[in-house]
Amino acid sequence: MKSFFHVQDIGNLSTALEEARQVKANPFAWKHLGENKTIMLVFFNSSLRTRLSSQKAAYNLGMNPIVLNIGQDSWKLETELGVVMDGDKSEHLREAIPVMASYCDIIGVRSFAGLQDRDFDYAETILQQFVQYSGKPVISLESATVHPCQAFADLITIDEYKKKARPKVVLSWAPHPRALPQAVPNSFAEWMNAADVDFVITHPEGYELDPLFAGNAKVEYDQMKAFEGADFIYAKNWSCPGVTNPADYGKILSKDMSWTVDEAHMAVTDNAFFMHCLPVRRNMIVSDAVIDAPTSLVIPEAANRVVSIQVVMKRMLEALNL
Ligand code: AN0
Ligand code: CP
Repeated sequence: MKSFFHVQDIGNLSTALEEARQVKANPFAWKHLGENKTIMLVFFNSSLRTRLSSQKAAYNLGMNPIVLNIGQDSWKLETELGVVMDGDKSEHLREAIPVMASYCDIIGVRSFAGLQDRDFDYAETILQQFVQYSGKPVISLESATVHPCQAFADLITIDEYKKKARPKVVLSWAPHPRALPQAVPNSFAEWMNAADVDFVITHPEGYELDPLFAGNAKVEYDQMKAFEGADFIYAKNWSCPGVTNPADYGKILSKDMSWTVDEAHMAVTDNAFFMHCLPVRRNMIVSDAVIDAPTSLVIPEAANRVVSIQVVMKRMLEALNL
């Protein structure tokens, strides 16, 4: 495996899920793979799960993780090419990336969408510089448009808890006070479209996801109708993807609290499990009663973040050791 951005990068999903089961059952069985190997984990943004699960997975594989918080531990980095660097940025990615690459074998990068310039974000301008200038396998730890380690963990969780061969999975927009990226819903849609599930997306008008990720997934604008008979409810806020109106890219179009997932919503489902990638704002995205219910999977879902990234690191180490 070269880099990890999209569902296609993991290949056959049944094979990947079987590998995930093996890694989960026996996390230390591949400890020899990471011997004398180093992964650089570069964070331009905050994280709890991604940072900790990546380090834990690296240790499970016998690999050394180095974590760098850009702007706190390092110099502030310029990310745009061709600019006069007379501001507060002391170093350019163009030098920083090959320097970091010279100290490691694999690079993981978290760099959220700026939500200002759709073309800059959707070209994955920052992560692509890491691919181009590092010459190392790159893992997106949530970049401008994707969060593949999350979506893979979500798929593992659905596979573990499903009671039907082809469960109904609903991705639901929910309100949030701040403008959030589309990376989590983009990747979730991309992975669910590739998985053997009945997938439905529900959101207010204007929040249509980029067709690159939404594909041919069914969109149901009536949230209650979308929830009917569902087996899994996956809640997430996202800002306007700017598909129908590019001028609205990154904006908050709605704070409609009737979209908060509460018991009345869950009542029309087929006793659905509740999922969210976390961090979650209680009583904005989901009511206390729903997230505290036994049907809430948010903790096992977060625990599976170690499994998903360990499969990815294992595949990369196997390729490096060839
Ligand atoms: C981020 C997002 O929505 O992309 C990270 C989620 C894993 N969430 C927040 O910034 C609250
Ligand atoms: N779900 C997730 O990626 O969480 P963090 O932002 O805490 O890493």
